[in-house]
Amino acid sequence: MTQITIDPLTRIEGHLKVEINVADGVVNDARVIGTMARGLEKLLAGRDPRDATYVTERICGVCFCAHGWTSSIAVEHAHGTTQIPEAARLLRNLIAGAAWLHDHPLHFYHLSALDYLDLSVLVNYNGTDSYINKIKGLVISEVSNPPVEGQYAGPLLPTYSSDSNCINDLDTVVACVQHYLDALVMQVKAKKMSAIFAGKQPHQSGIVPGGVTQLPIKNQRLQFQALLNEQINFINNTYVNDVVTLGTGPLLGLATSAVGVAYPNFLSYGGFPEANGSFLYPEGAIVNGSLVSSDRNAIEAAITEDVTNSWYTSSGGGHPSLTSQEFALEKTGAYTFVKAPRYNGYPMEVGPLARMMVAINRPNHPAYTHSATQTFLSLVQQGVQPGAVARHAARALETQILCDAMPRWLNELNQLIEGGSGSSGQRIEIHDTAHWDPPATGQGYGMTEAPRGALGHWVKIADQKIDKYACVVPSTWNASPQDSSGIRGPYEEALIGCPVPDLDNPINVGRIIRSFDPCLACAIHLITPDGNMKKFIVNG
Ligand code: NFE
Repeated sequence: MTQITIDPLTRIEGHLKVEINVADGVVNDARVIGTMARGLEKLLAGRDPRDATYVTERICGVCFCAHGWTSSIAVEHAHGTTQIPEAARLLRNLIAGAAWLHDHPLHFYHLSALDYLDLSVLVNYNGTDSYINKIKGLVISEVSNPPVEGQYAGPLLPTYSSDSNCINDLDTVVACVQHYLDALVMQVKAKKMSAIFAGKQPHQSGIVPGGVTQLPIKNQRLQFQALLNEQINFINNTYVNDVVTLGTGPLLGLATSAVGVAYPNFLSYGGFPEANGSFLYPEGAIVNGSLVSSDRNAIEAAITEDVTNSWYTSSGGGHPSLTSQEFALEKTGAYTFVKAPRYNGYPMEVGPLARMMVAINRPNHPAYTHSATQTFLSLVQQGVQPGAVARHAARALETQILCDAMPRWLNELNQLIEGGSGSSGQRIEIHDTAHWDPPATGQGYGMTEAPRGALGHWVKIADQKIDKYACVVPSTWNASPQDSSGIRGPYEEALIGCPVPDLDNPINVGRIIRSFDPCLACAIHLITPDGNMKKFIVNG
C-alpha cells in the first residue's frame, strides 16, 4: 500500500490537502484536510448584527453574495421579519444570479477543464495555422515563463500528466482554450452586472437586513439587460455545449463509471425565492436515493455538526448554533479544521449535482419540467453516474435554468418600478439600516443555495449585539471529515475506489475533488500571515 499526499489540491484556490492510501491501483482510504483555522464567526461576537452581512461576505471572494444574502435572512429571522419588499426579492435574485453566472463557468474553464485536456497536442503542433499558433503561444508562455522561477502559479499549470481519459483532439483542445479566454471576459461582465445593482463587486453592498439599499434607475436596468443577454448567449451556446458535448462524447466512459461517486445522499435548501414562496431550485433531502423531506424547517432542525475529528473542543455533535468554536489543536485523532455537518446523522452531498438530484425527484415542482432538468434526467437514464462528470453537467445545466429565470425577474422588476410601486433611486428596505434598531434578543437562521450548495447562517443576538454566529457552508458539508461513527465525508467517500494506475500521476483524485468545486476559504476562515496556526491560537 502506498500513501500519497496532495497539498494543495485545488487549482488557484488553495489550502485543501488530500491524503490517500492506494493498493492495487485504487484508493482504499482517504482523508481530506482543511489546513486553515476557522475563526471568522468569533470575530463577529459583540458586533452589531447588521455588520454580519458585510463581515461574512469577506469569508470568500466568489460566493460573497450568498453569504451577505444568507446573513441578512438570518438577522431578519431573529428580528421577526418574515417578508421583504417584492422589489428587494427580485433584486437579490438578480444580484446573486449574476454572481452565479460568473462562478459556474469559472469553475469549469479555469479550475477544472484542464483535468480533461491533453495540452501536449497544442504544444507539439508544428502546422502553420496562425490562429492555432496564437493559442499555442499562450500555452507555451505559461510553461516557459513562470512568474516565480521554478513555481508555476499560472492558470494552466500546475497540472498532472495527461492520461487516456484526456481529450487529445487538436480542434477540441484549441476550442476549449479559446473558451477559457472567452470565459474570462464573460466573468468581468457578470461581475459588472452584479455591481450595477449592488453598488460594488466583489463584496456587494446592496443586500442588507430588511431588503436592498436602492432601486436601480432605468439606465442601470438597461445596462444589466444588455449584459445579461450576452451571458445567456455564452452559457447556452458555449458553456453548456462544451460540458454536455464532452460529457456525452469523449468523456462518456468516465461519466458512466463510478469515478467520484459519493453517497446517494443529497441536500438542497432551495435556491432563489419565487413570488409564490417556492424556489427556482427545489429544496429537499435525499437519503439512500429517496426523497425524505422537502420541508426546510424540518431539514434545519435535523442538522448537526460533529467535531470528533476536527480541531475543536468537545467531541459531541450538536446543532450548528451550539457547536464549539474553540480550537483544540492537540486533540487526539483530529485531522482538519473542517467540521462534519450531518442531516439526521447522514453525510450529505450538496451543490449542483445535489440540486439536480432533488429536482429529478420532485416531478411536481416547476424545475422538473425545465429542459435542462430533463436533459440531466436523460443522462442519468443513459447510465451517467452521479460522479465527477455528472457534477460538471449538473452545474452547466442548472445555469441554463437560471438564465431563463433572470430575464423574467428583470421584467417583473421593470414592471414593478415603472408601474409606480417604487420610484427609482428610492430606498426600499423595510428596516432602514440607519434607523433600524436590532432586536435586544433574538435567534434566527438563514438558508440559501450558494453556487457550491446549501448554505446556512445562524445568529443569536443578546443586548442588541451578536452573541454567537455560525456558518455551515457548502464546502463544510462536502469536505467534512469522518464523524464519531467513522463515517467519511462526501469528498472522502467519493475518493474510495478511485483508480490510480500511476502513483506519480493521481490525476483522477484531482478530477474527483475539483468536480465538487471546493472552497476551503469558505469552509474555514482564518490564516495567520506567517502560516503558523499554533502561534495564532496561542497569541490570538
Ligand atoms: Ni468560497 Fe461558498 C459557495 C459558500 S463554500 S465559495 O458557493 O457559502 O462552498
